Amino acid sequence: MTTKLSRRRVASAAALVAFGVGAGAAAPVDANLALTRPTIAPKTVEVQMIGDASGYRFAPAKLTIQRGDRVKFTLVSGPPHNVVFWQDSIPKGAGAKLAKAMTNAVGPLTGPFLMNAGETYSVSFEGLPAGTYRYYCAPHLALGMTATIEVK
Ligand SMILES: [Cu+2]
Repeated sequence: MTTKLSRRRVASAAALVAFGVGAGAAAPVDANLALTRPTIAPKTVEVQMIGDASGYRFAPAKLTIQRGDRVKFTLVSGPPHNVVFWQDSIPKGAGAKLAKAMTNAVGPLTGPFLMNAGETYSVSFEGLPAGTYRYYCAPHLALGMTATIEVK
């Protein structure tokens, strides 16, 4: 009887190792994600920040992502640019989580200023509620640099 038990233990330990559990830092990230999130893996979607002869804009201005995706804002031209979410134009209950997701914030839901072409700023929507998130670039709000992220 004890033999049976310990054999079972060995088998489940082997299964865990096969899934990357207990392998420490060497555990493949994908294996861990598969254990906790059987849905589509989160992806990173790029939004460009542009200022040129055609005006100041985010491209695409209307972006749809899946819950858990990450948005990477990349400065293309016409700096400085930043990302500021309207506190009253995001889903109910999203504020505190979004504030946490915005690293290096310089104000409420206000990302840092990007100054150089190729600079990026990323916001993860992991754990954030579905809905419409409206945002703008503070230096170019008056010039219509506004955009929307729809989280499905
Ligand atoms: Cu701007």
